[in-house]
Amino acid sequence: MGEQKKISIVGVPMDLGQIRRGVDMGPSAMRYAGLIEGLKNQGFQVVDYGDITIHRSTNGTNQEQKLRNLQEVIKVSEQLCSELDEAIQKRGFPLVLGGDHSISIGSIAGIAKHYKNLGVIWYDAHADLNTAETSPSGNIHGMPLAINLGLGHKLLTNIGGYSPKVKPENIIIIGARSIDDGERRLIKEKGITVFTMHEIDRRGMTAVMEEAIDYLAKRTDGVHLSFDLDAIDPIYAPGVGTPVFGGVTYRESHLAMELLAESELITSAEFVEVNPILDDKNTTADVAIELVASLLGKQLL
Ligand code: 4U7
Ligand code: MN
Ligand code: MN
Ligand code: MN
Repeated sequence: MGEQKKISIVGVPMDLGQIRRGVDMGPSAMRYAGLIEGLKNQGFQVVDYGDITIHRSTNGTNQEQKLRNLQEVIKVSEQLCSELDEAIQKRGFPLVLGGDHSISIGSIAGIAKHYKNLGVIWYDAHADLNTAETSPSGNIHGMPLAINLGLGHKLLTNIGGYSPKVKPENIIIIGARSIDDGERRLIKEKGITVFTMHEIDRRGMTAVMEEAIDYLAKRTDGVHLSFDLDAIDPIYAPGVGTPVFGGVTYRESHLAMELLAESELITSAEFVEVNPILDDKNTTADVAIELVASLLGKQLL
């Protein structure tokens, strides 16, 4: 590495996009696991912006059944959006720590305005393509990808003052194995590329990632990686709120990150849904920070 590359870290202790408490401790769990020291040892200049302030009230404000905690999610999204906007202007590589996946509404809002044609890799057991109308749960963490496509509540799709943030043809979902009916319809209607567990089993992670990288390299001017730890099998990453068996392995995930590092395609990233309360010895945060290291170029030799 020539001149020192700058990583800008923003923590989002958010748990209002779903109903299981504890995922707000995700950023602490990843810092505790040694994220910052590890990145410094890797040779990066690390600027830690700290955590965004979240007002978590137990009064049940805005407990709208179909969009739980809507007002709070809007507030946090706007804040995260402007923080990332600033980080990018200062030329740092944005690394966002979640928090539940609803934080992706604000992160992509802050990032996408810096690109003409942002690509997104959505590494997740789920598609996160629900809207209030199709959601079985009313939990906003199941909706961020739809919102980034411009589909959903106006106050969410318009975070940052523009919409949509990404085009359907610039999205690649990897690792999906729990897809709701409404999401399946949307995937077909919009022609979104999904490498489900079936494709990963059948073709192998290398072929899947090479196709994803080739495709996005040709058509985008930046790629955001949105990494939901529940993409990984709960055997390896048990501390997540919505675990689904039959996931990507630990090694396959490292391989995926290593291939992304080699491609130099990724321009920003977030690691979300780490819930240390549901965990075994902070294993999931440990896994997350090892994957961050691989994504940012750490090699075995
Ligand atoms: B995550 C779900 F119904 N699809 O919408 C929903 F299965 O960010 C789960 O990927 C969403 O962890 C999971 O509630 C959201 C459900
Ligand atoms: Mn998700
Ligand atoms: Mn998920
Ligand atoms: Mn989850």
